[in-house]
Amino acid sequence: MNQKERYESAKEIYAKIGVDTEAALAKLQETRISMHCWQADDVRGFEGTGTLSGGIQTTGNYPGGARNPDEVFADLDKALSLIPGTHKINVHANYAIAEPGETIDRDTIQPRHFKRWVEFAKAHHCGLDFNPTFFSHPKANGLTLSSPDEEIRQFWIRHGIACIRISEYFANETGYPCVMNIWTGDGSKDVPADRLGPRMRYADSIDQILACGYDKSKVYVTVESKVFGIGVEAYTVGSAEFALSYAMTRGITPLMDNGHYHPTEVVSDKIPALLVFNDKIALHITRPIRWDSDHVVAFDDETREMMKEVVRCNALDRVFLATDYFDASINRVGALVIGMRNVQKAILNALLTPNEDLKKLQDEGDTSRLLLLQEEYKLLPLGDVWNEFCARNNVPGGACWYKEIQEYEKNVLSLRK
Ligand code: RNT
Ligand code: ZN
Repeated sequence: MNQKERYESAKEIYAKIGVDTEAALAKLQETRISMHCWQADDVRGFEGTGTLSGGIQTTGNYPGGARNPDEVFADLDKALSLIPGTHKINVHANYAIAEPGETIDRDTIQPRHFKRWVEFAKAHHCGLDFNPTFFSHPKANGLTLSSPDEEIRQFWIRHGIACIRISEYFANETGYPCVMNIWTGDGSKDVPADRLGPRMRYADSIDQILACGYDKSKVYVTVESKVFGIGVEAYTVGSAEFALSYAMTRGITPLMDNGHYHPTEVVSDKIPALLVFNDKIALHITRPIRWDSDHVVAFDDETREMMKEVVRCNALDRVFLATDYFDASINRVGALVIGMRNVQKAILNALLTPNEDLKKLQDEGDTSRLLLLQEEYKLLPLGDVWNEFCARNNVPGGACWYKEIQEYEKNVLSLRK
């Protein structure tokens, strides 16, 4: 059977359980995922200032990581060409591009320093999201937005406000709302003497950033929580309770990164809990192994379960989806493609599940049949529908796209020495 015939056969199989594959494909087509730019260069950015801080870490030294804007854009372009659909690019503030000879700092970045990002996004019909960078900077050696040093704290508040302006610029230029995510690595390695003070200051700092005034229909400010970081094991200022309470009391959007919880906690269960109370929520989709290791997103149980929740809560337009991982041990462009495609497959899997029927079984108390069907549906021919989606988007299906990554590695990445 060729691809078309396989799809037609899959379509019939799904139709028998009441699932319309065409509707699922149409829905997947309009679902944008924000692809993080920082997998391309191990979160280095364009400032040339050296090491990553904030308690996050990339491990591995696979050759060919992007070293400058041209290389990052080339790599993102390659990745996008192998990912079906149209998406968004998630940019960090340390990817500002200064004019030759110009010195900029985090508190003086302006929209014009991101002009090339806008051009790149427009050329790819992508939206843009943004992140202030409260790490990898001399003023981020200790606390940032929660710092007791007023000068340091004000520096980072100015950075936050500068980022709101850039987010507005992104939204205006691309025509898509911009999600601006606030995350800091603020915390302490050892048991703190004061857990309240830094949190009071963190809240006040974000209040000051938000007070700059911005169009809430264009910029969605999110706050991302975390449980701990490397070197910041004992105390995290922006904990789950802090970030969620902050976002909800200020009418902004909570962001959950599924690497940021205790290992047996699952974000899939938190999604519907937050949807009861929030019009919008945001996700960083990653793969934690034992800790916030930021492995490439896999088509694993929890990714599937998270996407099932988004879909069966009918919330594809209420959840901002973004990838967030940084693996430097494998081909970085391939890593972007693998992770993005896995998120899409998980969404498709959810769209191809007869969710209303399963909910009915739950409500009727027919839990044995519910278990049976949930297990049976795992064996349906999802791959044939996925390959059809790729074909319709002129992107190779299955694993054959990897040939292009190998070519790219040979002709482009391996020349970066
Ligand atoms: C870190 C957070 C955060 C970062 C990016 C680079 O633990 O997940 O989202 O990964 O801001
Ligand atoms: Zn994250």
